[in-house]
Amino acid sequence: MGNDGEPHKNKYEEIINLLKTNQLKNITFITGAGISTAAGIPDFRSSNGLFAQTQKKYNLSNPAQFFQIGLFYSHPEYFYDFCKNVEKQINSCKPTKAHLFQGFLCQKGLVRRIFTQNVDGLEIKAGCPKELCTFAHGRIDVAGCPECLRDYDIEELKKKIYNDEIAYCEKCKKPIKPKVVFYGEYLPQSYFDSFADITKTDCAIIMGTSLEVYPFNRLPCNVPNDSWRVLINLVKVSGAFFTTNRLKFDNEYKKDCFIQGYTDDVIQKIVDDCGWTNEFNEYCSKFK
Ligand code: CNA
Repeated sequence: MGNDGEPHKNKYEEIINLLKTNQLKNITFITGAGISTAAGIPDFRSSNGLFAQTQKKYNLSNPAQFFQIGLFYSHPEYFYDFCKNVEKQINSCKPTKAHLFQGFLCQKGLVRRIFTQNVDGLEIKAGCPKELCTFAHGRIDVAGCPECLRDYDIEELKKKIYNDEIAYCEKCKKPIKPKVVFYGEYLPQSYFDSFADITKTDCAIIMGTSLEVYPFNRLPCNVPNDSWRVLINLVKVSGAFFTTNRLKFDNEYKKDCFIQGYTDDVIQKIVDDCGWTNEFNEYCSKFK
């Protein structure tokens, strides 16, 4: 793990001290695909990520095109084919330390909310209570119509997918799909219903995300000015453009801290530095 110079080292120590003395009681997690790569699920934008894989396989003109709702309506068979490959893989995945740490802090009663862009549901497999999780981009294990939002049985949809048939909405006749939010679709109401929690957090831990996707990438901007924003990522990111209060790691922003590295390595270090190693191992052993 590389800290970004002396000021960050001091900030890191301050955060550890606040964590281990339970002084942070309204922690919010803001997460993305990078926390699940260690579980074997590729992210979007890394060089071998899903953007590159789908662009090549379906011969698309831009990297994000596969996940645009217009392409799904004209070629639902592409996403159905994709689902066949990823559904079993995601079902067999185990939560990473980054997921388990969230469950661990939930158990300690220190978590206000988990905002995730991920659709794999590994937070639930890591013991995070459902009512604390906001799946801002939906879930792969729930089915619905992207047009009229009617819910459908995921098991029935899977049967169609594995039979190479397209399932259509009874009401609006559009193809239905797992309820993962594509570009051009609205975010679920649950995102807006829980948004206010970000304004009440004392520490936002942002992990494994490029913060490229709007409006989710505005969440860090709404963290109160006197609260911490800790970024754990392979690379430094700043969040939404055209907003004040982007993530900045210079001395002006005294409560922004960047910890560079793989999320699982950084989490293990945080756990060790807090003196929680045995307690965390015991927690994790329940989810093996
Ligand atoms: P992204 O744009 O692919 O960014 C991932 C970020 O994580 C990048 O900055 C990487 O450098 C970083 N990263 C990758 N691996 C690690 C690691 N082990 N440790 C630390 N950092 C790492 O993905 P975002 O989540 O920001 O983009 C939002 C999309 C991705 C959402 O709509 C998701 O639905 C979608 N997505 C979700 C999954 C999933 O559910 N697991 C998988 C792939 C894509």
